[in-house]
Amino acid sequence: MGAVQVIESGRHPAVLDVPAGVLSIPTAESGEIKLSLVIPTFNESKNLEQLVARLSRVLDQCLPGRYELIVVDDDSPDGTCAVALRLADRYPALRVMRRRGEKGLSTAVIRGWQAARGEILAVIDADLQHPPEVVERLWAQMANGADLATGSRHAEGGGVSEWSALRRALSRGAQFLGLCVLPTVVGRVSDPMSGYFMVRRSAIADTELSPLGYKILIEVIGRGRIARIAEVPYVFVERTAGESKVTSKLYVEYLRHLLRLRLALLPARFPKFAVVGLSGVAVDMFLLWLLKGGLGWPLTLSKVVATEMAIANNFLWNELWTFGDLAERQGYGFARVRRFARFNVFCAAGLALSLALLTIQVRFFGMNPYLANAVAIAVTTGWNFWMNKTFSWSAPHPLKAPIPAHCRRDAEVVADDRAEEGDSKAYDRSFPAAPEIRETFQYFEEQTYFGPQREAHIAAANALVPGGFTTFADWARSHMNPIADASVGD
Ligand SMILES: Nc1nc2c(ncn2[C@@H]2O[C@H](COP(=O)(O)OP(=O)(O)OP(=O)(O)O)[C@@H](O)[C@H]2O)c(=O)[nH]1
Ligand SMILES: [Mg+2]
Repeated sequence: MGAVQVIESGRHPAVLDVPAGVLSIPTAESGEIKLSLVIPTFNESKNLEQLVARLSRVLDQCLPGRYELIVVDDDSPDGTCAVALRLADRYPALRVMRRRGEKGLSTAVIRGWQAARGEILAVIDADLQHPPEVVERLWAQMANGADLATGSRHAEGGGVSEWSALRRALSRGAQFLGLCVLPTVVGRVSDPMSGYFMVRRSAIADTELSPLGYKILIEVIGRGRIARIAEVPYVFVERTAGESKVTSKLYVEYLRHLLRLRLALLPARFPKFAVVGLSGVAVDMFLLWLLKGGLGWPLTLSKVVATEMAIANNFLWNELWTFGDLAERQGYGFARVRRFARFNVFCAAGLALSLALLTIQVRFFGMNPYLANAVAIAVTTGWNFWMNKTFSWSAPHPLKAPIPAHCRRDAEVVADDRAEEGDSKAYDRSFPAAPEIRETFQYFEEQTYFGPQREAHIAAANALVPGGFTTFADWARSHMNPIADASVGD
């Protein structure tokens, strides 16, 4: 390897400035570079040369002159940065960022993406555990219209080479926990812990990211506008050089990250639902005091009546306030009785769940009963909210046959605009005809904005496109008034 090339100012031409400020990726004009692959490094001097050589071999074939590799090094004491700069003399696609103030894998990746020029942003580990050759298949998926293509160890054909039973269990346990806390994010991919993926810049641009620790993929899926995901199986190779940076601290950071994302992605209705829940606690307490203390009823009977009245109170406020617009669309009379019956069933199941959680935490894990109760209440509130939102106040439409990607994309543009408008009357102005399509969109908007259901309902809306129109967007435009149309664009 030759000497490091240095220009007049003493700075190597491949060196990138470290972006500062919020972790948000800018929208960039489309230029020559299609793919920007970030390689986060900490003490990877022994692996970098082989990695860059193998990546260049693949990418020079499929994207000659249209890709860049960005090493983001956290001032590694083993001289990784100097190695990267030497390599940059041989590989013109290589650029190098050396961070001194900030540390950590996730922020390294985002800082790299902030300095990137590509339309597609990607990440790969530097330690050769992610086979560089798989990059070609990931790229092919992106070129085929995916918003995100991720390497997966759990898809058919993927795997982990020599992991101990403990490491496998920890990895699967973390995945299971993620599924419980964030099912609509973690459940979208078979390997949410993957650190090898590509994402369309437009899907995450101008969105403030806030990751913690290692699991940047869940951050991207959670906060990004990701409709189509493709998975590419790969086998995770054992490290042959350098050391792992995985510590137990990272498991705690993962938990904190999950909770932070969970709170950030709560639907707008949730705070209302929680306030109504609190009003129910007040009703329950007051009636228990009145019936047991004031009227001298037996304790069990007092509690049963107090609880049922609290459920009725909550139903009423949710019906009028939290889900008032949905109740209006579904109609009253028998539909309302059915909603009340379902609400009762889910609340009763919630009570059982709460009791079971409290018992397990206190009996089996010896947790403080008050802390355990707080956890049980939080989980049960989440359960009550999602079950009732999904089954009591909404009317799912069946998903029709799969539809071509370009139709889905167009429909999504319309859907996003409708969602942004956030005014249900806009539907009536915009979609005077075909109530079944209108309803599909209304329903779709009420569902978790991100997640598989979102895709399913865009697909359902497309499947309903009337004859004579190729895509949902074409159809919608022809039915929109001029004001609504102006916001759709092409
Ligand atoms: N810039 C930067 N890169 C990091 C940091 N921590 C880890 N990395 C890099 O991120 C990648 C993944 O880190 P590893 O320690 O290999 O983690 P892992 O692959 O999940 O675990 P192992 O299987 O034990 O190697 C490697 O390329 C590391 O060099 C960091 O704090 N800053
Ligand atoms: Mg590794």
